[in-house]
Amino acid sequence: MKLHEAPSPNARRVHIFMSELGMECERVAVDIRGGENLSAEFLAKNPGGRVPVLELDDGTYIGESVSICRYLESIAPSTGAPKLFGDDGLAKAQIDMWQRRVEFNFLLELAGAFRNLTGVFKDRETCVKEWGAVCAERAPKALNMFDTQLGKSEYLAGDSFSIADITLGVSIDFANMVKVLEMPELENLTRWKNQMDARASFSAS
Ligand SMILES: N[C@@H](CCC(=O)N[C@@H](CS)C(=O)NCC(=O)O)C(=O)O
Repeated sequence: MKLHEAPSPNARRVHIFMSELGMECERVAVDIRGGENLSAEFLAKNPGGRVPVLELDDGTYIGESVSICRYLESIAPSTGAPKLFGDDGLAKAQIDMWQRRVEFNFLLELAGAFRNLTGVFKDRETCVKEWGAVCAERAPKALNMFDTQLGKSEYLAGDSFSIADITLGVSIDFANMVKVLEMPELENLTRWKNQMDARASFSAS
């Protein structure tokens, strides 16, 4: 197996997920700033034109970081810990719900702010500064919802660590790195983030 990737929050989600499962694989660097992900060769692997992409030994490609993680969990030997996508129907639904809330309300808004305000990919998309500013205003508001939830449970989707925690932790680190948002200080979120940072999978990636 090979992971085609670039330094990016979505590749980091997969790294942390793999580390939690005790898995490793070869990594192939893709130069996304230089547009390698837009080449015909790359688009044959992932018509979505984004990283990460997992290449299986039989030549199958899986794009989308969450789909990659689902596949990895399906082939990983059991660690005895609760599954990162949930064990039973209720856990699966709650993890999926929180994961989607993080993606739609925070990660995508953050990406909108980053891409439109910095123009990092202006060679391939129209960047609208005003839209970036709207995204930058909306993204931090979502953090209140996660803070309230983390006042009620140890992890975002309940009593067990899950993919939803990975997505939120990676998104917050990316926001702090690119500095396009005013990040609020929220007590429960800070307690939880310190816990995430103490996990070997987060600190190693
Ligand atoms: N929904 C996709 C998003 C992937 C994505 O946006 N990847 C970014 C890096 S984090 C990328 O490839 N950007 C290059 C570009 O936009 O040209 C996933 O979860 O894998």
